[in-house]
Amino acid sequence: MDSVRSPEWPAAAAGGPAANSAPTRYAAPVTPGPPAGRPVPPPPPYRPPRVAVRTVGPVAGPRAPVPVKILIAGGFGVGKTTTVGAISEIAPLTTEAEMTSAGIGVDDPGADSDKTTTTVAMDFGCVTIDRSLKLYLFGTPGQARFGFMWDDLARGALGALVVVDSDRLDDCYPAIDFFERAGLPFAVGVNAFDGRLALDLPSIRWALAIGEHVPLVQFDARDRLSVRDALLVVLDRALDRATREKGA
Ligand SMILES: Nc1nc2c(ncn2[C@@H]2O[C@H](COP(=O)(O)OP(=O)(O)O)[C@@H](O)[C@H]2O)c(=O)[nH]1
Ligand SMILES: [Mg+2]
Repeated sequence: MDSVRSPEWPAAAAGGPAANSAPTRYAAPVTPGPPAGRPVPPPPPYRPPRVAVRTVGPVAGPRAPVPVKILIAGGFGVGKTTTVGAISEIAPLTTEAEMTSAGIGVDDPGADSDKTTTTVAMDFGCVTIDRSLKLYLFGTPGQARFGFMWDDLARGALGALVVVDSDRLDDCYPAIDFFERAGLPFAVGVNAFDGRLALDLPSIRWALAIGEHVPLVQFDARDRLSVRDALLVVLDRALDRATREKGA
């Protein structure tokens, strides 16, 4: 035996070893180049394909309601927190603290009152009156010793509702004095506890010594619609005042 050869393997690649070399087998097909001697022009710059872009113009949607700040003020235990809670469309923010024996003789909520807490900072609620108007209600603490906060709470307010208990008229004097001095339009809402007033409205107006231009209404702090009507009176007063000032 001269040699051992596998029968499948060819003895040599067709075309010889050069035809089976790596450059021959894997190189890209040869394309003819530019004629020798001519400069090669640079490739054209890349341009992204044009895509039609749809532009969206301003859409005329519904306008957001105008925000208006209104204060709910008045003496201690007259129904300010109740007023805000009755009408607010959100769960009202309250800052109630338990009344303690330290307040006996200082904070008098009235003989028949079952009040056990008091507002120590403010009440907050809001109500949308219509598509163009949204009221933000800020209830003040009632006691005159919290008067230092009223300036801050009153900043930016359009008007105020001074809530009055007809049994304890003197409790609302500090609030009325404050708004008269601040020049903020206000209306007086007499909260008819259990649907009755201790005095009629003309007598209350006389006792509070408020001018004819200050609206005086009876309302029920627990009734949503009644509170709404009282707030509309405040808005009316504020609008009236603004119109007058513009005309002057
Ligand atoms: N019967 C009756 N009770 C009321 C009325 N408004 C408020 N109250 C009660 O009077 C107390 C004092 O009310 P509140 O809103 O806390 O007074 P505020 O100190 O002015 O905030 C609470 O116990 C209320 O439930 C009302 O119109 N009728
Ligand atoms: Mg309160």
